[in-house]
Amino acid sequence: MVKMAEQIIENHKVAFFRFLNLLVEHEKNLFVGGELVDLFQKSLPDLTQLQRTDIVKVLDMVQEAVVLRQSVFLEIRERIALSEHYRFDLESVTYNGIMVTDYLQAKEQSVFPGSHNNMLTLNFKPFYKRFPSVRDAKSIGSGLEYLNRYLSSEMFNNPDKWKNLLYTFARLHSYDSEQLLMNDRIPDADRLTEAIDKALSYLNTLDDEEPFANIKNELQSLGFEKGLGSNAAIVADTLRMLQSLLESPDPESLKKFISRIPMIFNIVIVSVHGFFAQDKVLGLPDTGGQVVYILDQVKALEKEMIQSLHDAGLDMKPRILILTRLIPEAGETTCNERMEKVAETQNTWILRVPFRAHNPDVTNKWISRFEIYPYLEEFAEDAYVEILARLKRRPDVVIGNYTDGNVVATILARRWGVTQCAIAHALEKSKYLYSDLYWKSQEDQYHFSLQFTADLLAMNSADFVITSSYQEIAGTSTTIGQYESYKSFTMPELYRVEQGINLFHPKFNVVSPGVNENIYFPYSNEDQRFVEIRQKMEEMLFGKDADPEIRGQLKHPERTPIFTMARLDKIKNLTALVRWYGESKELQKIANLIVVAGKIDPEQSGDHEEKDQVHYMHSLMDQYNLNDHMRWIGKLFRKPEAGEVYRVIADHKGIFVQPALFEGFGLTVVEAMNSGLPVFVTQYGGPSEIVENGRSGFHIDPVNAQLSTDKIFRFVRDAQKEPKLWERISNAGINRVHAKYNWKLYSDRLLSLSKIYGFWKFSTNLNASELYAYLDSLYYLLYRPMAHRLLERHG
Ligand code: UDP
Ligand code: LCN
Repeated sequence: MVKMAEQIIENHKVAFFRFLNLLVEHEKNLFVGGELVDLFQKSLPDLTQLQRTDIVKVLDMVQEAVVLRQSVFLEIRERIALSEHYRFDLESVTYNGIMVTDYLQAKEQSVFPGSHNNMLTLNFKPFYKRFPSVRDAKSIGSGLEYLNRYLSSEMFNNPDKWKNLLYTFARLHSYDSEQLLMNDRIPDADRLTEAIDKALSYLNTLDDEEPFANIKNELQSLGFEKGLGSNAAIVADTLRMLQSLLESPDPESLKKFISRIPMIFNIVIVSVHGFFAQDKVLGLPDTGGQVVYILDQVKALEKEMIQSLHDAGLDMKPRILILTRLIPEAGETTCNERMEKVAETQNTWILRVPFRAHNPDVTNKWISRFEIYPYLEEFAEDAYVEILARLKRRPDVVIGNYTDGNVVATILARRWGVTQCAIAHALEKSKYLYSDLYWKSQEDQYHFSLQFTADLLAMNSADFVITSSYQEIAGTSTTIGQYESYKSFTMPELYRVEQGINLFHPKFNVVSPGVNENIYFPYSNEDQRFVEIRQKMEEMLFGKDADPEIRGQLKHPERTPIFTMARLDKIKNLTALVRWYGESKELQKIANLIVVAGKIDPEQSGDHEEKDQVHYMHSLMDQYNLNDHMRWIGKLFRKPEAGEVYRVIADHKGIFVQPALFEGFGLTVVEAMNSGLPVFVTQYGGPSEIVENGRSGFHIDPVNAQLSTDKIFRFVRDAQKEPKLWERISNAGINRVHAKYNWKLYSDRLLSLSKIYGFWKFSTNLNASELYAYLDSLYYLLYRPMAHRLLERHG
């Protein structure tokens, strides 16, 4: 129940209904929250101040309003992750709470009058009932901690059941048919305690450093095997953890013990779309943060796996395969090579599997991430065979990235029966307003019918989900989360979703990525800097050389540089920044604009959206006469160059602007901050959580040109007068990244998660067949036919 809203409405019922009556007279019948507040502020001037303040409080909670005949339907989100639906009957001046389905139906009828009420309704709720649920919104995204608490209290309450489960689980582990941890000399759980006591008495007589090889025989005779530790002290420690877990289970010892078990030897990470390679790809269409994220992730993860196996006394080399697609016509990139070793790793490879050649004109080339669905199932089949051929065994965890990677991960993890982790990076649904409701009109371009179905399948199939920020799951007090947008929605004529995801599910874990400190380090670390690249970048940004990949030359290079860098996607909204800058003569007088994005020559682009943006960017530069004030660089940078670009801007006391209409997380934001640049970032999505407004940077509203330009202008002006201001924000940004965005923490946590959720999957058997049957029906009856239809279009 949304108590506070109801109370206010009760107190000001007449005034509230008067306002709702105005909505009926309006030409629109669907409103988002912010629009309602604006409308209200302009109307009913006779209301008292108290009425106004209170009603705005309610309207601030309204996510959406639907007008249908003499009724207004409201979705009221009083607190994070808590929405309720209401119907206000304007004739009887009454209101009541309604079911989400009734709300969705009203919405359909309001936007598409006469549309069919009988539509497929999807509902995952019955499957969530069987899972424990995180209790309060603050704990959303801390699934691991919750699960540990839950499991240890279950152990406490049912000691015999759990003793048996732990025993069976520990007995499961082997590698290349070599038994690990325990052998059949310990025939059941009851004997385990006894065996631990004996082993501990023996270990106490030894030197801490005694290597496992020297104690192996004695331990084996007591029932213990390799994998408990590399020396006597570590083995004893592991056994004590197990002992305390069996005697008095608590969350911490559970986490520690499970994290010690050597169970992750091979990982497959799936990232299908775009150009996945280590060089010359960033900035190409569909190729951005996800590639950076994964390449940094695998390095940290491999290190952590090696360390953890070493501590367990196993000298095996873990393996990570990044599965992506092979693109036969790969331009200057290596995306047409089957295998590519990842630099700075021991045994991590990019494995590229081609799409089957349905129409080689399509499948031999880069394919937009929105068009990729028809090829994924066959891709997964071929990858299944190739991965087995290379690993010689199944992987222990499959991690999917983005919608397409998560579809493939779902198929693979299911076939192998292994733990599945999902990482969304950026769910498309929240990027486009009403992408669900008006899906049909955008279907030709985006195929959201497939994308959202795929998202629902993968997020419900995954054993655990990693997100980069809290807001990605549950939003903020005023904005809804990216996952939250899948909770209930309707796609008229396709299906209606009553409950698509449970935000309180313990599968959700916030594990933020880090920033590669070898590349993106503070500008003031002079010793670490790359002298030649620095000079080259200085020249490229502020020099006068003619270059067909650059447009504009700065007439006053001494002015403060305002810098931005992103793929040239519409959603990144770089052209808005150019417009803001073009409109503000004031800003032009004190600052230059430097943009690194896309291509200068539209003919060089194979992507429609990018092409349009290139044309638009040129037209803006022409319209505002920006050739002397703005430099647009349409080049692909190598990694060290990209790092130096930020630092060279920082040398000039510049700033970084990320004006996206919506951003999932925003790696450029942490890169810029760690390089020492004060940042101005979109208030929609991840960046607003990375940056504490006014402390470690600033939030801007990408659709409010005036406010955003003013904020940027004032800072640049003030920082020119008062250099300490720039220094303060710059330092705060660096400190923020150090404290929160760190790959070591990330990989430690990811490994723990993989193990605990593996244990959870095994022990609870809750991921039962009913859910799989439901997912299968959706996959085969809904997703697959749609994918086939798209394939026919590709010819
Ligand atoms: N990037 C780059 N050159 C470009 C555009 C982007 O090196 O021309 C890099 C950028 O440094 C960052 C990544 O690509 O590491 C973009 O990640 P982000 O999360 O900001 O956005 P995404 O592209 O994933 O939406
Ligand atoms: C994709 C995006 O769009 C970004 O917001 C993220 O930072 C990136 O992936 C890495 O997760």
